[in-house]
Amino acid sequence: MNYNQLAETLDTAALTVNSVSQLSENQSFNLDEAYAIQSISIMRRYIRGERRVGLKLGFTSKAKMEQMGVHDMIWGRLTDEMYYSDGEDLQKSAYIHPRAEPEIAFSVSKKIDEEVTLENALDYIEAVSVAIEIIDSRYQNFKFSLEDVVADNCSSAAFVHGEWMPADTKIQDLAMSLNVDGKPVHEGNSNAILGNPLESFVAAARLAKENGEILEKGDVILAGAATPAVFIEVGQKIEASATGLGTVSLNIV
Ligand code: OOG
Ligand code: MG
Repeated sequence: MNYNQLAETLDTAALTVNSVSQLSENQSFNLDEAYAIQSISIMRRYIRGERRVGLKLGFTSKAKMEQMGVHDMIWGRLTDEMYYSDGEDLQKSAYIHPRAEPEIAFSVSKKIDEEVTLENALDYIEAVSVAIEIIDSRYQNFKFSLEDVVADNCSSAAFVHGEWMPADTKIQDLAMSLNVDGKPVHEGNSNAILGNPLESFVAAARLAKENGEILEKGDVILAGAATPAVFIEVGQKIEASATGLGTVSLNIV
């Protein structure tokens, strides 16, 4: 199997805003191979000048697993090109079929150089915030297998975080919602994320270490969505809120 060619197919799909058929329809590849394809496709971004700014976890909630029919936690890379600031315009035409989902974000406080547990996690967290992740599968109809979506950098496309709050701000058992034009479309609870969103930080630290990704000060970790994702349309204001963390928004243009 030619990993380079598969990585190029996915990278080109994102660059040219053209969906492709699922890689797994024509090739069979395992999860390790899927991560190898992801890594090469991200390398292509680095060569173009993008910089890795963090990691994201996916399928950390039942709501997401059920919506997409995939039942294992996955991880991908976030680059500076995917970063938006709160309230910014996001051009829908730069994406294939973008969807938004409400998340919790962590900012890493210092280089992670030991095993992270629920007990020491706060030593490595500078701040927490509510966030929106924009996912945009490069596959037709947003349909994929676990291996397909991993190869596709877990559908990562864009993200925005709200105001950073102190690391010890309560993040468990928060009511979360995704609002479109001021109306809640999906509502959930932050505990939908692995029972406690802090578990996502612990998992991200472990996965980073296992895969040679160094997490250091300023890196952002997205914990995974607490609710299903919603397709976004031009003219909408997309907002995520979490009790105590405030809100964050994007205007879709
Ligand atoms: C894959 C990405 C999943 C999450 O938060 O669960 C994800 C997808 O749904 O296309 O980002
Ligand atoms: Mg997500």
